[in-house]
Amino acid sequence: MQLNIDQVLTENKKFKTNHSDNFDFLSKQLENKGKNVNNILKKIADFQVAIPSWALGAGGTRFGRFGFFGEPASLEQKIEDVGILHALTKTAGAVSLHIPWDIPQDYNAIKELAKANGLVFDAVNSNTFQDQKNAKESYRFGSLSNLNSSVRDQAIQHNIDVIKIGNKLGSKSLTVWLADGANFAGQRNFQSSLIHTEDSLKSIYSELPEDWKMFIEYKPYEPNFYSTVIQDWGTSFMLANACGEKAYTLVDLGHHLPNTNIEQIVSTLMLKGKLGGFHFNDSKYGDDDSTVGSVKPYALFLIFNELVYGMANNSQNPDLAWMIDASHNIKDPLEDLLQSLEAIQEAYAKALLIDQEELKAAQERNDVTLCQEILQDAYRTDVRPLLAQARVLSGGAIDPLNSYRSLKVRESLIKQRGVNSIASGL
Ligand SMILES: [Mn+2]
Repeated sequence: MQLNIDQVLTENKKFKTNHSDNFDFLSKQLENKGKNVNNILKKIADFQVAIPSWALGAGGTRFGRFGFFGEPASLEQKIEDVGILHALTKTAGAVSLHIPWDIPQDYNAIKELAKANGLVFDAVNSNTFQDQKNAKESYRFGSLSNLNSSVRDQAIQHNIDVIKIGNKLGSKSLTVWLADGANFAGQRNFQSSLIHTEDSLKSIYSELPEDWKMFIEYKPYEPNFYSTVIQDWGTSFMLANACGEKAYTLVDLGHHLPNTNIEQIVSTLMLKGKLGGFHFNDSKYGDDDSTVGSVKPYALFLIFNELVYGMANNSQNPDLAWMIDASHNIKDPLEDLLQSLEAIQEAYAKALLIDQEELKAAQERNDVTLCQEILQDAYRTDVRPLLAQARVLSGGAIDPLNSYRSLKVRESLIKQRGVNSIASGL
């Protein structure tokens, strides 16, 4: 199923008058404050977020999974789903594949399909957190950190295979999220785990094509509950430095202990030129995979303030690979992703409204009250008409979620795929 531009334009007629009024009002307000609205619109339109192939089906918990109707059962259908998101929002222009769940059968056909949907292939993701059928070795006691060299070799080779698959699709980066760790105190020696992990990552790194990057993701706990080998940004940063200049740290918002100052981590990594990728989600307690911006929207805004500052001032840091990494247990996955894309763009647009010169001057005068006021004034601005206008200019929908429902997209997918189709994965 593919949405065509005429369907979206017809939908937009319903919202046109209301949108024009809202946008005109907001742009006048912003221009009165000296903002260049066209520049902001262009930045919003250029901001593209990758959708991971595993986010198109319903996620689960360790207790079970409630499937959603009309889930994509093949890679082709997953790409079509991302195409629907992109047609509505014009901000989901990339797909991030999980290997081995989504190995293409026919590379040319998959590339053509992605192109027809306006999509490129972003980072490829390896999987050494579960055993595959017929695998010689088991990852029960770790993969890249395992004490047994045959297990490590199998995990290294898998990552190299993932690079090769990504290379055929036009991907330019590999994301390594390592589930390795220990479930019980005393189970493993921390130092040998770290030494093996560093050596394994270096072996993978040595097989990276010249124009590729490797992203090292971190997470404090889960699936192991006592310790994780790559537990925090410092460990990831250290390993990235040990590998070389094409290795970077990847920040996943849900991979922090409660109340961690993530904006400060982002700022530090960008200063050092080592922030490579970014995964969006939100959380209340742990790696909850809630919709980004639904629990702590102000924290997301503060993080975007540092990202915007870094993108403008840290030329030593590369362009970031943005991706939504959420689970949506019980919601329609496509509706959750539409809400996520809107929340990301909203936080980004608000951060773009911060007057960095004024903020710097207030900081130099130690005018603490004004510093806070500058941030909150930007945050309190309702930027949704800007997002809608950026979509309209790119041929997207004024109100993506509303149009998704009135075009009866899920109903069509169920008709096509059936009620019981299941997205591959866990
Ligand atoms: Mn992630």
